[in-house]
Amino acid sequence: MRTALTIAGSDPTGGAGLQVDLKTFRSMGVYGLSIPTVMTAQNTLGVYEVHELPVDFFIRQLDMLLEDITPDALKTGMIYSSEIIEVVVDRVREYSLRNLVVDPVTVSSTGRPLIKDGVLEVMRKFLFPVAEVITPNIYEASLLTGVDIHNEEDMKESAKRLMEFGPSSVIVTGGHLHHTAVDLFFDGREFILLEKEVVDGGYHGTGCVFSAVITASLARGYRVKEAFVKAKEFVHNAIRSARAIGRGMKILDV
Ligand code: PXL
Repeated sequence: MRTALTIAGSDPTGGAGLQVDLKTFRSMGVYGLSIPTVMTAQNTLGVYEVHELPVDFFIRQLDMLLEDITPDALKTGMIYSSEIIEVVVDRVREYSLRNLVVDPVTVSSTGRPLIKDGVLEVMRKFLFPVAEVITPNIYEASLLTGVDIHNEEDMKESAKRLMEFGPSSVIVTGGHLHHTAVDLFFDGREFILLEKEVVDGGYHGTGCVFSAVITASLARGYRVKEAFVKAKEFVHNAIRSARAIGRGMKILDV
C-alpha cells in the first residue's frame, strides 16, 4: 500500500486543509498520513481564528512518524510560521524523502491571510529547492515573482521565474483566461497548458484538492506531468459535483 503524508492546517468543515487531503488520498487509493500545523476555527462562510500548535510538538509528531514510516510522497499546505518550514526542510533531507509537493497557501478562499508576514519568503528560499513540484495559484505566483498575470504569456513568465527558486517543476493554477480555467506546467524544458471551462460559483478547497491529487499520484509512481493531467480532471469533476453543506462556499465532494 502506498502512503502519502499531508502537513497542513486543520479545517473543521473538511472542505480544505488536512481533512480534504486525507479524503482525496483515499479517493486516489493511497493511504493518508497527516500532521497538523495549525488548528482553525472556520465554517463555509470564513476563517475566524488560527491557533498555532507548539513547534516542539509539531517536531515530535513529525519525528515519531518518520522514525517508523517513510511516506511515498508528501505535501505541505498551510504553514503559518517559518520555524515549521525549517524543520520540514531538515527532515526531508535527513530521511531522503522523495516527491515533496509544496502548495504555498497564502490566503483563504474567503480572503483571510493563512500565513504570517515574511513566511512566504522563507518557503521560497528553503522549501522550494527541495520540492518535486510547487503549485501556486496565479495570485501566489504573482506575489512570489512580481509578474502581473493577465494572459498565457504572463503565466509562462511567472513559471520560468518560479523555476529559478529551485523546484524540479512548477504548476501555476487558476488562470481565468478567455472564459476557460487554465493551469500551466513547466519543468524548465516543456510547457503544458490544460484548459477546462469555468464553472461559476465560489468553491472552497480547490487548491488543496489539486495538490493532494498530485501528491497521491506521485505516491503511486506517476510523474508530475501525468499527475497534472489527473489533478486537472479530478478537480474539474469535483467542482461540477460540489455541494453547499452550509450557508457559504460550496465544498468539493471528493
Ligand atoms: O484553501 C486553503 C486552505 C488551506 N488550509 C486550510 C484552510 C484553507 C482555506 O480556508 O483553512 C486549513
